[in-house]
Amino acid sequence: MKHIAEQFAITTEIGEIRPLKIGHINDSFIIDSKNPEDTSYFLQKINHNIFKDVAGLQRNIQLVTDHLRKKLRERGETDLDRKVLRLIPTKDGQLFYKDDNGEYWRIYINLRNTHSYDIITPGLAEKAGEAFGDFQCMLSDIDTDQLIETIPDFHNMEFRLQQFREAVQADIAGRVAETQWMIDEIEKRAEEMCTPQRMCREGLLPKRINHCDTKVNNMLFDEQGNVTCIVDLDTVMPGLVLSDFGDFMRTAANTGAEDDPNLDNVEVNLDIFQAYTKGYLRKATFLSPVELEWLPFGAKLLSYMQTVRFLTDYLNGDTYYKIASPKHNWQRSKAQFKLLQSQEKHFEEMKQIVHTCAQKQA
Ligand code: GN1
Ligand code: MG
Repeated sequence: MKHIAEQFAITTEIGEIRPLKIGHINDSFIIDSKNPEDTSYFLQKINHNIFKDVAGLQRNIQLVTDHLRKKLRERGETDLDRKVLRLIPTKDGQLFYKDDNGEYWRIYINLRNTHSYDIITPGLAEKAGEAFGDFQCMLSDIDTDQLIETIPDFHNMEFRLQQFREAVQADIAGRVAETQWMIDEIEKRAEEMCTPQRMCREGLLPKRINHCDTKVNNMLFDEQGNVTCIVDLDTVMPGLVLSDFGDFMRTAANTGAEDDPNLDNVEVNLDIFQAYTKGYLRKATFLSPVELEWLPFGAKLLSYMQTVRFLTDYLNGDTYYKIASPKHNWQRSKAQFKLLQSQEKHFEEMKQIVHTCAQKQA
């Protein structure tokens, strides 16, 4: 591992390298410095089965982080390496290193004295809303042709359903019988859940630069509860804003866990929903009336999309997400579906919250 770290233009003396248990896709490590006062680093092995164009992925991240830094500098902000991720190039100036086994690695500066949360308070949710709204705003003037889609059709519901139906057809792991009731529930909602994709084709919903992984734990807070930095930029790409709004709600406005084994724990948390919406709409001043109207649907859509994606992976024999137990993807899918049902039950309230917050901003 030290050999990997040594390929990069690290300025401090390398100490311990520790694995971190975060994310379902990449493998992450902290590189401590020998002197605890010195900069430490965040090392990742990029999952290149999923991110097939690693060079393009890294160029995206460089472009986005440069753009964010420029925007913050123009606002007179300082200490930018704490507010925007900083990629460390290899000693020969590359944005990633490919080792002899064909594995891809990258390094960022590690952001010390920051915290991420899986469970959040309304106060923090409001700050998170502002931060993600501001993030979309700052990136809104990037020429989208400069970014690649690091995972093509990533949040395209029609495409995700197509993958799901192929998995059901193939039934490679023999799990269709066990999950048939969920397959039926998914099909029942399929048409409705593809509405935003159709509206996008018809020019009613625009594509903007999104984060596309606005999980609550992809935001770092400082000791005072202020957002310092938005992380996990692998999927920054053009998409529908309701998607980013929805993914935060899916992960934060849930009284249970993403993979909660006890479905009774899982319900939509309307206090968090309201607080985030308030913060988000304060900053996301660029939204069209149609985008605003469709924001609450985004919460349902992303819970549905994860129900489908986790189940698809279960049917395929668990080849995409890391799992911690044999039925983990099935458990995740059921927990996401329970959240969707709760969101369906409270949909009118969610719509009312967005409407009221939007009026206060107007
Ligand atoms: C994956 O690795 P992580 O946890 O940041 C996934 C997201 C899913 C999420 C579900 C590239 O994100 O799309 O929403 O798991 N990332 C990719 O928790 O597929
Ligand atoms: Mg991610």
